[in-house]
Amino acid sequence: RQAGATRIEIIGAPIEVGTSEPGALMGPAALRTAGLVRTLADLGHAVADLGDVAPGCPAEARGLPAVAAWTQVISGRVAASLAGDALPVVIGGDHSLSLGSVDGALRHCEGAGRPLFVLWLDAHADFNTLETSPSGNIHGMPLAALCGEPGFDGLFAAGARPLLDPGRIHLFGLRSIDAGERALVTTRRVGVTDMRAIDEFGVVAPLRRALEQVAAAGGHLHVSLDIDFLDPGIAPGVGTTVPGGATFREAHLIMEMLHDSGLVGSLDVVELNPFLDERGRSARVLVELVASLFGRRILDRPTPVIEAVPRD
Ligand code: HAR
Ligand code: MN
Ligand code: MN
Ligand code: MN
Repeated sequence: RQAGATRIEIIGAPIEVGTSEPGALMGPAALRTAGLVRTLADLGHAVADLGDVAPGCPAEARGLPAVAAWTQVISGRVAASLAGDALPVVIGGDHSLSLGSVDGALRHCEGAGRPLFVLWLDAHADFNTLETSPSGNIHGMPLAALCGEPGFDGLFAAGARPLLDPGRIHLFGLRSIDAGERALVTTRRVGVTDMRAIDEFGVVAPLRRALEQVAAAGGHLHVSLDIDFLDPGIAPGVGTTVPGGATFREAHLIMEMLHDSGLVGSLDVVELNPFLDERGRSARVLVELVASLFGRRILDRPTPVIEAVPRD
């Protein structure tokens, strides 16, 4: 392994029971077809594609019991990957897969005595509960469940589990939120950089502050990239498009900053729906972004850091 190389483990999670729009189960296959594994290997990383996980439930299972089966198998895989000092990349699949990936990261971090931070790149807050959800779709609820809001206990392995601290979540790119989840996001003091803030300040200053918080705490950063964070004009392959998303350049810069931070310990790439895509465009954009997160750069030298916001 060369210097700066990472041991990456790709975990496919072809789950779509968390959404009402079929097609996300083809996501892992499309990301592989778009060259995800080869692209990361070409950057010098040691990449192992562990294939797709299969939940311990019948294929026709639906609702919370089915999501519980996926959650527990994904959590186990992610925790095992982290225990082996690899960086797990979970490719979906709808966003309910993060119930498993974040739970696995939480369990690992609890054992390691490190705080877990979550950067949620998404048009949505995904902080609905069974009571506030207007749709009943579980992909709109994973963060509330991970934080211990009531009604979700059956999703996770039996017994005590570490809860996600809402104050260590950062919603980035938010532009669609339901009334009930808006109230929860506020009362639970979830960190938010919404699209209004990005329009006003750009992505650099808010992201730099979020990363400083993780670094100061010696934290593990889990990044959850929902493709609907991006503008539908560059990534149409998703069931829940929301206008006014991140541009390619904004998303690309975020990925470069995440790489330079050295803080990312685990990653999800979710909500790609190849059935709704146009000639593989969205899958290819995601592979480009993941490559930047893992160190693809234009020149072989770091970009000088100039403080955008003067302090004290
Ligand atoms: N907020 C809406 C709901 O809960 C839509 C959620 C859509 N979620 C995703 N993931 N596509 O972000 O039904
Ligand atoms: Mn570790
Ligand atoms: Mn989401
Ligand atoms: Mn979303």
